[in-house]
Amino acid sequence: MGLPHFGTLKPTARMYKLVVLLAALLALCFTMWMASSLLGTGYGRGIPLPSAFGGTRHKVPLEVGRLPSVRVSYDKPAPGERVNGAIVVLVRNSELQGLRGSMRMLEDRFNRRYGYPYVLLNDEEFTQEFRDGIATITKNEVRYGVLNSTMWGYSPTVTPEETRVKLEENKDRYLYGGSLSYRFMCRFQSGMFFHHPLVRDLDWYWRLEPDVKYFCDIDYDPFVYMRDNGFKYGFTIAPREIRSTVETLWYHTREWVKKHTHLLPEKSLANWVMGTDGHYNMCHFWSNFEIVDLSLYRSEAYRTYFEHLDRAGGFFYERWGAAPIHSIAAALLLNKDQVHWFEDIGYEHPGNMHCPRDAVMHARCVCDPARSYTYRSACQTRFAKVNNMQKARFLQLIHQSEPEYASVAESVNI
Ligand SMILES: Nc1nc2c(ncn2[C@@H]2O[C@H](COP(=O)(O)OP(=O)(O)OP(=O)(O)O)[C@@H](O)[C@H]2O)c(=O)[nH]1
Ligand SMILES: [Mg+2]
Repeated sequence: MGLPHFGTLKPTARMYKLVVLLAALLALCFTMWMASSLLGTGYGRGIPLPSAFGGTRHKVPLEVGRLPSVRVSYDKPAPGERVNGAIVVLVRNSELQGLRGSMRMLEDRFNRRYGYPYVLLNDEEFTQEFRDGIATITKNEVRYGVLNSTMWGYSPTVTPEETRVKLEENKDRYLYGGSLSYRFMCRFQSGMFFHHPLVRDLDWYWRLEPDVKYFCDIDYDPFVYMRDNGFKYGFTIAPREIRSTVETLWYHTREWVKKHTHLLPEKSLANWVMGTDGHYNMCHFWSNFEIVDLSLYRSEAYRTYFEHLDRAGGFFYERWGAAPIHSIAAALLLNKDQVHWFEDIGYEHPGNMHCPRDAVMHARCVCDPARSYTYRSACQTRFAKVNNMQKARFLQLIHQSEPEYASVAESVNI
């Protein structure tokens, strides 16, 4: 093989060195490019980007097993469409600092890039101090609303006198046993909030409370993710309810079921809340966090279920919470493919926390998975294991089970 031809120039040893050096540099650049695409992100292997990064959509939002090597920019709005949704909070003026804390974390982890509006609701007028305190936390729109006495009031069959008697009876039996405002809150969250003028035109809502924590970056839009994958109810933590607060809830649920069988789907997640004995097992989604397609709560089934419960009086004479009611409804009206556990969203409400233990999910978080309640929770395990139940089987169990007024919970374990 002849020497390279350099025209009129005579090749020298120096020129050879230069050519070899250039070739080596080119080879190095090529190797580095290959390595970054193959090892760094995994995307070089043909694995599509998570939707948050503009790629195709997936059942698993975080591309489990692969983190992008380049961090997202927190200065720019995230690309992509938004749903007609909002972050909705019921809150008191006195909880300003607690809500500022929750919003600070949710903004930093998610909403400063996604720009969803906040809807803040109160049974009293929000003070100027409250509004000023919130204005320093977010640039996103904040809508303020006050509840009227229909939304923040007694159930139609309940009297203030009888309520006083019951609150006195229950005040030492469980937390908030003697609190009237807690009863108004539970009733509002169960069956009223989605009718509020600031909420009624929304398709989706994400519930937020004061004093909660968000531990992980959320680099995609959970609303869009749910919509695109057919989910209607999303949760993070699933504990058990205190039985004495819902003594007759299942009895009344069963009564509603018997009268409204035509509104039940052919298969559902009823198995998750009901044992083979036909009783409620106290499992519920902790609704202080929930992301929901509001068509669920606006359905005829949910509306009649709430009205039935409202007439039964248990919001005031017992302490029925929105969490078991939303959860029983979701379980009876949805199937397993419509309910999503956001394992990647590290979250804490005083009392319980969830911290993802999957290494890739955890890389986006600041929390200790060893403290996570969720991997010990019997209801969470049950959620992972149960399958859909056919309507005929569900109705059989509902009819067969003892018509006890106070339901007997069986073990959660399966
Ligand atoms: N405006 C208003 N908001 C309330 C009232 N009571 C509760 N809330 C709000 O309703 C939501 C649920 O109330 P919480 O007191 O957090 O109830 P909980 O989560 O069951 O219990 P803890 O968080 O342990 O107190 C929170 O966002 C509260 O800020 C009230 O009387 N007025
Ligand atoms: Mg709370």
